[in-house]
Amino acid sequence: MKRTWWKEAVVYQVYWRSFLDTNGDGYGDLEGVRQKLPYIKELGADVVWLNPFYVSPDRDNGYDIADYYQVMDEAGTMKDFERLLDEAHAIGLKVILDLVVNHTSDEHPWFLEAKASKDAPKRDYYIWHDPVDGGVPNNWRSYFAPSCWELDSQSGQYYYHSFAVEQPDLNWENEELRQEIYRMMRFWLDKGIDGFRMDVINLLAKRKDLSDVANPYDLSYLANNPGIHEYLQEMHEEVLQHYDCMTVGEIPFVTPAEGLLYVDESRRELDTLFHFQIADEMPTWDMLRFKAIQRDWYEGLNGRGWNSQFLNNHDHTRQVTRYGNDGEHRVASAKLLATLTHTLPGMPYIYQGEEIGMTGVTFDSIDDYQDIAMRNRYAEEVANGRDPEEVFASLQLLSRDNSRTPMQWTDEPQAGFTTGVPWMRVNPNYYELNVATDLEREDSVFRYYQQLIQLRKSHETLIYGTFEDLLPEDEFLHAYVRELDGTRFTIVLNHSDEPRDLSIDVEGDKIVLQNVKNDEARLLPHEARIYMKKTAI
Ligand code: TEU
Ligand code: CA
Repeated sequence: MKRTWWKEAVVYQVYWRSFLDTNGDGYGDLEGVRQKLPYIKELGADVVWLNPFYVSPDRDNGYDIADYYQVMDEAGTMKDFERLLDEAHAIGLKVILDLVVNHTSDEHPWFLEAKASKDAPKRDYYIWHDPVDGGVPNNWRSYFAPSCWELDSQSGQYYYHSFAVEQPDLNWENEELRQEIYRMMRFWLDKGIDGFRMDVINLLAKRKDLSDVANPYDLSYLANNPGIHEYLQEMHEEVLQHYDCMTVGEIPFVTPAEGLLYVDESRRELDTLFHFQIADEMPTWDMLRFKAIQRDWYEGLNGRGWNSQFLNNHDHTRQVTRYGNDGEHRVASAKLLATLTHTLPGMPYIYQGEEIGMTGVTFDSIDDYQDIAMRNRYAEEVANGRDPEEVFASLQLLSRDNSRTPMQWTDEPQAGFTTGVPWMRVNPNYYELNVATDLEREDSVFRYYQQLIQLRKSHETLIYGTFEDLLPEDEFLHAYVRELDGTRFTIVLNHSDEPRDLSIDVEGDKIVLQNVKNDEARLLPHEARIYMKKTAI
């Protein structure tokens, strides 16, 4: 496939509010991100993805935007952002921003105007429906509420929201609205940003048939509706094609065949995507399923579109806790999982703290959690008469707050994140698990990420090479090959707590990276090895 800078890039995701607080108000800020740019560079990343920092009442941590053109106070000022961007560019880092255009905050002036009266000029920027039989138009749920319809008592109509009540969906059928969004995208691109991560971008087009669905909990009806590709092609034509930028779409509910429609290079929509067949659909590690997903996506996109690899982000429990071993084998396991995301086909994404193997949390009470998805679901289930403790326990593992605890920099109070009171509690394991400790040790998770990234950078084979799964049926051992122009990498991973025999032939191959010290052929628990061989001269 055509070589481009972003296909070769490693992205580092910064959830800024939990990254570094420089003024003691308990929130991370853009100035904190700026101060840590050299750290991100040292790790070896090429692109920084910043979660939303626009003005927002913060009901969903910035994903409810009230002003697309201003920086929220907690994050800092536009000057802070410009300085961050300049300094990032000066040291060779690119910066991409979160584009949240499926919905706004209910405090956005557009919505306030739309709500004011039925014939307000901006009424049509949102989606309204009359009551049906005196109630909601249908049985559809939303991500964060029991119904995707909320009654506006003033007009007597319902408005549509795929997420919280405070996040009304925009009506992409409205041409003027689309132009407003394109104008806003140009504003940031003209400032010099290098692209967008596009929040739930395949939800923009809404389902036209409003009949009840059989299972309202399967939210797939909210996504991939007719019209979506026309919107994305228009966005590409009007905005994206005029800039040297990258786009990664957040695209839940797609198979490889559907995913290809978004990233097929000849269709001129998006560059790459996050599909959720792992993050949303594989709650705990499932080797055979994981392997099948990787094979399917490789075959589905091969030669036509580019994939992305991630095992966690700000919405999903830390990967070493969810998919690996965060106890006895934490260090090896964190390195093994990194090996996966950096050697499977597609762009690797690192979520802040992953590079030191940060773990999930278990707080004692629902009051310690702030995740609106978790809190709303808890309230709903308890109101339905379920046992509060049982509900709490069932929501804990997947709570989005697992990955939102502050970054653990040092063993000082509050993990060196803030001198004040952090907006979210620090994970108590920061005393041992922190950046400072990892930087001191040669065999730390951080040092391994550095080596892995350097290895990928020095070998196009790991980026553009073919992919072949050598052990599709093995439940514990993972082995696959990447090959290109006479160089072959064989990646072998023992994804289990037991030692395992190496069941493939690597005679004559040389180990170029290994996550534990081991000279035996037999693999140790959570051992990862990367073998290399020149197959042609
Ligand atoms: O998330 C979309 C989303 O809800 C799923 O893709 C995600 O896997 C789910 O939360 C898992 O439970 C995006 C943002 O990443 C998220 O933080 C926002 O809350 C949401 O959109 C609404 O903007
Ligand atoms: Ca701050």
